[in-house]
Amino acid sequence: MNNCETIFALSSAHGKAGVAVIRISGNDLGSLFERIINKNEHTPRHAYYTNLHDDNGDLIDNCIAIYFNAPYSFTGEDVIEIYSHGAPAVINKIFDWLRSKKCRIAERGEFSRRAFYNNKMDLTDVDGLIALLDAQTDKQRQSALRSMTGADSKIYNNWRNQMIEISAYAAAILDYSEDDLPKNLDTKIIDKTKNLLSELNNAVDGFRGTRALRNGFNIVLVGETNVGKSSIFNKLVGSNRAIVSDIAGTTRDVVSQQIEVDGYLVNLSDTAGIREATDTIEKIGIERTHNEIENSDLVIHVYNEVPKQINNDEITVINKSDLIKNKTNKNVIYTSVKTNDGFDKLMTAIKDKMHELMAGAESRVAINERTFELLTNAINELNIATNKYSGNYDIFAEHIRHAADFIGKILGIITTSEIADATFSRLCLGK
Ligand SMILES: Nc1nc2c(ncn2[C@@H]2O[C@H](COP(=O)(O)OP(=O)(O)OP(=O)(O)O)[C@@H](O)[C@H]2O)c(=O)[nH]1
Ligand SMILES: [Mg+2]
Repeated sequence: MNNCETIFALSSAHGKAGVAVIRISGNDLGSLFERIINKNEHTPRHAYYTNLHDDNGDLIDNCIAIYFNAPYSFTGEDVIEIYSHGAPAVINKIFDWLRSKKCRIAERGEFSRRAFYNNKMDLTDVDGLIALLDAQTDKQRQSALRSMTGADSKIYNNWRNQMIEISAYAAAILDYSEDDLPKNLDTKIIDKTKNLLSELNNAVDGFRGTRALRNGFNIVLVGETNVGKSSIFNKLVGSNRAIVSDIAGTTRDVVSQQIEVDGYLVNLSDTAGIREATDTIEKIGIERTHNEIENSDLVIHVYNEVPKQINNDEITVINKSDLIKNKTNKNVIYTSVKTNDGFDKLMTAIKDKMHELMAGAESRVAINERTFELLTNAINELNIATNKYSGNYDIFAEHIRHAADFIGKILGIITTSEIADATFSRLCLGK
């Protein structure tokens, strides 16, 4: 998989731009670099201004080129970076020339894959890099940067090392006489395992929060037809994105828009009003509303009068307050799209719910779908070990070792090609 072909790709964004960054990675790229800078010697990490010519002597572009010698590069191999003008024609010409030098275009995530195999990054660092490249808000940037620079990796390594130590001690209890072992070793390793278990459980509890931070906090507006859901949606996103009309059943599909609130990314969705559907399309729309509710972090339930039952997990909004005289219920928020009444209160309530779920998530160990499953498996093994086999050190040690293997898979220390493939294919070209 980690072959020695020289690969290249555009590392900057596609499209017309002032500058393009082309990254090349491979073994022994010194002579290629000297050809690029038209010199017989070079200094690593030094920026060279050069007139890059093709093999007929025609000028391709004026560029800057830098050579990063292995292992002091992103991939751990020799890396050349060429900064050319950003025109697609220039980039294509440089690509053609590189192809003629037996280099090939990189696959998605291939630079990071090489960095991983050269021990420059583990899989949690790569997860952080993927999240950083996707980051739209400041909180997402903070969280991703934390993962990318090894904070998650440190936590997982620490857990794994503790597990290896516990299983080694458990094995020692079987192999050595009590006099040769530290005092109360048996209770010590059980306590240690229980501590670990509670740390892992804490991390898993934060999953919803870190997921909402990384992918966006999902808010869905629901309610009966005509109560003003689309009007509220438009007000919150600040544009007339959704159609508003006095015809009941105007919104038939889910309309979504991303907004930023307090540095967090929010995915806000307007939905089809819930009623006994009369036609097939409306029925599908209402089905979609139910799916949105299932995937949401917060439901804003819109009514025009106070319902008999209020669900405390939701925000209950009584809209069209301009038409209501008695506005005394403390458990609901009265709003009016006509007069702007109540929107400050609604925003505060939304922010409170967001902070409740995501407070501190940017500094917590980040968990994604991949790591969630492995972490849950590790917890399972620790649970079996402590609940069933705390007196049987042979089987106890075996389960702790399994738990350590699951953490190893999170880091990519124990890696299967499916895990690596799934991770690297999420990266873009040039990374
Ligand atoms: N007086 C008053 N009218 C409102 C208010 N909010 C919305 N409306 C009106 O109520 C009607 C329905 O509004 P929509 O926003 O389309 O309602 P909806 O809940 O999205 O309706 P469906 O998509 O059909 O489910 C429109 O005529 C709006 O102008 C409000 O606060 N006060
Ligand atoms: Mg609507």
